[in-house]
Amino acid sequence: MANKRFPEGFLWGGATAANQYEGGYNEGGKGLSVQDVTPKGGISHGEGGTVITEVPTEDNLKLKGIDFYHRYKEDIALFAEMGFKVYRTSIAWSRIFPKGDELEPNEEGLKFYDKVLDELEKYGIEPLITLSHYETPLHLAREYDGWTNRKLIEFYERYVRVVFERYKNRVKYWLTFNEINSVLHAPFMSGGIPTDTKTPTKQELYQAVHHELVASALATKVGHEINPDFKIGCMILSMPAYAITSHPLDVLAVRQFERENYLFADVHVRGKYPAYAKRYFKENNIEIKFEDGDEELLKNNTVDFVSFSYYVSVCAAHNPEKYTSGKGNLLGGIKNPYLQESEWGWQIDPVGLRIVLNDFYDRYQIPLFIVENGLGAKDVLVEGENGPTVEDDYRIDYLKQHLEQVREAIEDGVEVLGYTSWGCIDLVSASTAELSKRYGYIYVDRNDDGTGTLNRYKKKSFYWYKNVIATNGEELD
Ligand code: BGP
Repeated sequence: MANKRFPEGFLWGGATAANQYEGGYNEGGKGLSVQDVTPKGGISHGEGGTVITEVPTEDNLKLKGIDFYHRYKEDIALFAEMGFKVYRTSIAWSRIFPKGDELEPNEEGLKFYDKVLDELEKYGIEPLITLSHYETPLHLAREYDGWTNRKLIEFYERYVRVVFERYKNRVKYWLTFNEINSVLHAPFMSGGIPTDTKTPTKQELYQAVHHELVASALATKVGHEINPDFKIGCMILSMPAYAITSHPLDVLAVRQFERENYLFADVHVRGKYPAYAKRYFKENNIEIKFEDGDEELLKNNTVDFVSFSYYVSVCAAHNPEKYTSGKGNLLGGIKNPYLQESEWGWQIDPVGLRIVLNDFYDRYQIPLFIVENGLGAKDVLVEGENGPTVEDDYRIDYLKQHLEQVREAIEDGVEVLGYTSWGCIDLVSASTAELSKRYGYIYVDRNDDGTGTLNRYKKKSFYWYKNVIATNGEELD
């Protein structure tokens, strides 16, 4: 092990998203986003009948999140204490354009992010900004049907221009859309596509996908014009699949499963729709409406790097009904008999991370960035030597095993820019909107019923990660 190293300058850090931790949902001129009307358990997996409330309701933990909006100084100081080199967060679109279709931005919203960046600069932490992380302004969902409407490209362009101009000398790394492929599986949360009274058709979903892909290429173009040194990446929900048996049709099922996700990275990196997508569209009567210039835009504005989230792998089969299916990050698959699972039923597979890294790199040969990975678990606060803490050895073990595989992939020759573990401070979960599913190195005293002091406590993993960073991954134990 000793001679296997993380490269010099490897970007160690953590990841969060505005809607899951900022709170202050109606402060500073912020408008409502799709999350503000999605109460606990309300996320849609595409079928009609999602619970979306008319107005924000008390039981929605995201409204207050963990109150980063007021406690950002304290939180960033804790990240700095761990030695973060990079910090991934998102800008809430509805703080900058409260309804989404205005012509002028909300200055107060920008001022908030000015202050966040001031703090990061104070500690020399590199920001990594997601421009859209499940935070479509609600007005764009209600009035325009979200990304199914081509007009969103124009609104998104206006928003990213403002943000790029404002932060052109302060932020280098950008992600255009969080888990862009998730719009197929969580249309309202991911794409602002209403699913309360209707189920979007495949035609509608893939047209929305096209609009997001065009918007992503446009953001890459605009960003590079504003500052040629920007590094702009796509962000993919990754999920490697294994054949449940060696039956050739099961192996083929793996291809098909993975291609549904690869499609998004292929367009971002290769600048055009892959041949296999054309067949899929034909067989499913999907006709993507291209406008003049779309093809050129995709072709000429490919990304600088590929980033992805990784939590679980799945199995695939040509006859899936024969097998037990498991849960996963927004989408799932057949359970793998060789793997253990988390308390939320997500199967734990560190080697899958090495596989994903190698697959992406073999396919594209451009740098990769692991921008989400981690274990959601129920933590118990106990009294430690220096006050309340959590003895989260299970989290340390999970992260250690995954980082070992990252180190192996680097040894395989894969170029990895950095690693930001998900939810470096406890926050509200995306898929179930609860606080008891904790990922952090920092415990936040807030419960599922909304009670709690919001005090922050360092877990055992806080000190472990601090040492990992200090030794540039030499010491993972
Ligand atoms: C990804 C999202 C994150 C995040 C994470 C963990 O899908 O990009 O926002 O929350 O998964 O999922 P969950 O919060 O549902 O446990």
